Amino acid sequence: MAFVSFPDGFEWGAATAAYQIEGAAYEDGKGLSIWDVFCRQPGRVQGGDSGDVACDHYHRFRDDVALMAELGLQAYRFSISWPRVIPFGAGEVNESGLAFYDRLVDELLAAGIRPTPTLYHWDLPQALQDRGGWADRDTALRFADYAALIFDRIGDRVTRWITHNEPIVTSMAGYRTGVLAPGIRDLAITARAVHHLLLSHGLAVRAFRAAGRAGEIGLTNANTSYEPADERPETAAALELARDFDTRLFHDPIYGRGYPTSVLRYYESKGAPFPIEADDLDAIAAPTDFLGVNLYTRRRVLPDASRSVGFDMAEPTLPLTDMGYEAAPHALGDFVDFVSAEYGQPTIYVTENGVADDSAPVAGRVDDQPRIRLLRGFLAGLAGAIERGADVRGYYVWSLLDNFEWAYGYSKRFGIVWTDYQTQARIPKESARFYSEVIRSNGVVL
Ligand code: GCO
Repeated sequence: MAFVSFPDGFEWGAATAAYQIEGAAYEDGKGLSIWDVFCRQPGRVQGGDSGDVACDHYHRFRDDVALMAELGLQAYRFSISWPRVIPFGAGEVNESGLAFYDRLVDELLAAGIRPTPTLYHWDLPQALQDRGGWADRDTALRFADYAALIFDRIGDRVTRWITHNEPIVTSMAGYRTGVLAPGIRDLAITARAVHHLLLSHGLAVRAFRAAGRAGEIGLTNANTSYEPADERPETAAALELARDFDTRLFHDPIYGRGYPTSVLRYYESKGAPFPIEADDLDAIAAPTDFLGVNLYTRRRVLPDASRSVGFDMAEPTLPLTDMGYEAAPHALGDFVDFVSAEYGQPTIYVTENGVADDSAPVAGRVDDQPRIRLLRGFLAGLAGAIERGADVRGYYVWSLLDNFEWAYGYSKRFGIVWTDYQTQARIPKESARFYSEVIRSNGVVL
């Protein structure tokens, strides 16, 4: 067996998100989020599930931090619920909400775990959605105000910040396909949401610099490692288009390149222009300290002249995980290679990577070997990318706990710890033991 080691000081963590684990959706002054409303719309979420209770982390966070410490986590990525701290998105502040994150940060620091808050992980205050949500430019400005409030409250102790989690999902799933909250299907609104999300990221970075806080800040994008489905030149062209509409659309602007022409042209041709105003692109390109990379799989790309975007995804050829994603261990290393070369070797944290696997407890033990096998492969690939020069400083496994998987409800399990939603018991899975050993040895056995 080979042992693959990671650089000294490489940081190992786990990730979650507020709406997926906190529960207490209607407690202690929290305002409505678009997910509270979406879950109540019939047919939106599998099984009619909601984040009303989720993993009850709001009440159980001390035990969960103790569990993180037992596992040996060095960092913990969580998200802050905007409507929990500013119930209507702007104006009145909910002190109980701020106090929760204050306590969580202190609990993590006392356990020697680096708090890594994400300011936005999809749970927009409904009051802002009522005024247009991310289609409304004002939401970007309100986001910067919310960010400044959080920097002021916990910025003395937090040293790593993520502005947004996956603006591509917030915009495309929320406003184009409508499969996630707020469930809108409108291309013109989507273009506005893309731009205002990225603008809000840049304004929040400017607010962070203005606050004069120590620490680092970056954006986390959702990513797919795209591969050509065959050797034809038109397939190579289709691959670049797929990258334009995904990776480049959400990375080029933050690295000062503006939007890909192919994408701007497509949206303009559909009467859905990006509402770019003077200074916006400069704001979006506010220098960041790292790039957050989320990745779960690869997709193979084919040219498709019948589609106005000119490409489509080929059928899977690899075994599938419980999410229907191709189990492609090489995808993480391949994508890190690509994004490192594309954007001049940025500092990277893998802010999400994991596996949906529904291995269940048998006599109190969860033997989730499929998850361990794929994680081992992902980590081997990541080590290879680092070997080839990628500046990757840390990795957060998705997720600490089985939790609310958005439109799939509780039917999908990504945790390295099993959540029993009836009793709220936590059972570390075999993958938790695997991950603790990875952290202890700072490497992975192949
Ligand atoms: C995402 C979100 C997470 C998901 C996870 C599994 O990347 O979609 O950040 O909230 O739960 O990725 O799908």
